[in-house]
Amino acid sequence: MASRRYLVTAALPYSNGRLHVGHIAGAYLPADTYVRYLRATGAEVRFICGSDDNGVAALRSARLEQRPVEELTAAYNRCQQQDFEGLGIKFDIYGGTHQPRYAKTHEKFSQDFFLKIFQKGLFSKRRINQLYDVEAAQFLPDRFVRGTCPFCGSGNAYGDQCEECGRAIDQTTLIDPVSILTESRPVLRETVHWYLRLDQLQARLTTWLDGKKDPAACGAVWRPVVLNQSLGRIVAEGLPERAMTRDLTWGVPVPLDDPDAQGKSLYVWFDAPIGYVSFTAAWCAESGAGEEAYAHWWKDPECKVVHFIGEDNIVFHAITWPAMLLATHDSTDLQGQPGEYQLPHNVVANSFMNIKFPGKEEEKISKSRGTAVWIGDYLKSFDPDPLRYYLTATAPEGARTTFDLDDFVTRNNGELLNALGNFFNRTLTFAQKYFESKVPAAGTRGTDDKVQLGRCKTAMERAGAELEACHFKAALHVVMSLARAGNVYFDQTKPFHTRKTDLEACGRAINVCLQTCRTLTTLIAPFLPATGQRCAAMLGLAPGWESWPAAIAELPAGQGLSEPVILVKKLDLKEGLGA
Ligand code: B3M
Ligand code: ZN
Repeated sequence: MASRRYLVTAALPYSNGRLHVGHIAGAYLPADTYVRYLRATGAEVRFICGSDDNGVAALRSARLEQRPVEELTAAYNRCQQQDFEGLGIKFDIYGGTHQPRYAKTHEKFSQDFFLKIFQKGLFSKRRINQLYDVEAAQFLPDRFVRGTCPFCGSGNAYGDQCEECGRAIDQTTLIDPVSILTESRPVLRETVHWYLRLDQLQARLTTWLDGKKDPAACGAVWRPVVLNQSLGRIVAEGLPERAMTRDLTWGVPVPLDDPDAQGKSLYVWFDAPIGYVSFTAAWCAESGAGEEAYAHWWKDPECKVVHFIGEDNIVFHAITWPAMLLATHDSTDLQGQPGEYQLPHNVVANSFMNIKFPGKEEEKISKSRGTAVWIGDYLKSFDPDPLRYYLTATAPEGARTTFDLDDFVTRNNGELLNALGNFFNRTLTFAQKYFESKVPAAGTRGTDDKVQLGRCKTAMERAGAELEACHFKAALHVVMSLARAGNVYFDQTKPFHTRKTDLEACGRAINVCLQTCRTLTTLIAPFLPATGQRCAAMLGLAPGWESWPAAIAELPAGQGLSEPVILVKKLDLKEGLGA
């Protein structure tokens, strides 16, 4: 495979709360799996994430928790890092848009971005009316105000977006707005903001998105939901200008020498995606390459930028962010010249998960109602891999799915343990008992043996193709099917019987089972890294075993095997996760 380069990002979590299974299933686990797979194919990859500290989300929580916003965001940034680490989700850098270590670089990148677009004449300065809370004496940007959605009528709408239909909202169109600060009804008051001329970028954006409909032409498989919510919406409704500044002081100051810019910050959705860039630059600086090396990842057509996000972030990643990137270009060439920001190669979005506790009705995950499985709680009682398995096997790739705690246990014990765990266990125990913990000779292989080895090769190719296309659920299914086929092969060749009647045939079968284990080890590792490690140790594999093509490199006869360990534990919900 020719050398490939990828910059993979996962949505920056707001640093105002703990992470739950829905977050992980939405963006972080698929991104981590993808990165691990890409690395196994020899690709050069950087995996970027960090907290989204600015804007109203953190201010609101700081208010509720009655602590300084700096302290709150620092605490949740740490807590989120621990959760990710506990789940084996391994970023190259976990920054934070307002964390002391990254804030300066982030501010510089964000302001440069703003100024570049400003110089291109793609902002318009507008004097407009905004909702103002008289009692609190402040404007009410974004989530400081809630009301009824003008599009779908849901009561679950905020000043920036409707929770129900996902549409971006102009706060002055909210029906029956209420200030979340004082519960009072806000009034309209005049202020000044800078609007991104999305209308001017619409034609180029549309052409670009249109090109993503054909995977063969663009080299990436874009999900229908992403195209519908971006291209579909632009075609149906056009692109109005959007305000990219706010009346807030918590954020990146608007870098204009203009009295009207005083006391204003960049909109959090303007600076947050720039976090992907500024954290890349911070990583480059920390690793000794110098901050400017970020261009190697962001401004070189050879590098592919892939964003993993939850469905509610589609508009921002498939419309606003590409528009911002395009707005910095001098050329009108869509992909940009070398030296200009590249548009995303793919934007991979998952839907959300509902939750179902034993004996209760299925419901939406809700922070306020406490209906969630929190990662911190989960990790107190369980290993990461059962959760990684379940969240991929039931991934909300096309539509909402449910995290059902009973099903979580059933699938762990019935699928992961029965198929994968047992196959390794019976194969390795057999080799230990009857072949002195060594790989027996391959002997003269018959048709069944060759068919089984053929399955290994096919599984490697198919799982690889599914992973390239970001079909994680399908890819995991391929891997688990190989484990099940291994069990069937074991049963059919009956080594427990031939051991007494035909030792050569017995060795031949165990050899093929061990080769299958070898393949499974590499194939399962991007999904379940800790399990992959344990498999590799049992088979005595040398470093480099993660390499995708090496999945079908045969174990030589005589290779020593280690003591079999329990690969998958039987789970019991008794304590830990019940609601
Ligand atoms: N903080 C939104 C969210 O968590 C957000 C993502 C930003 S990615 C640049 O829903
Ligand atoms: Zn709505």
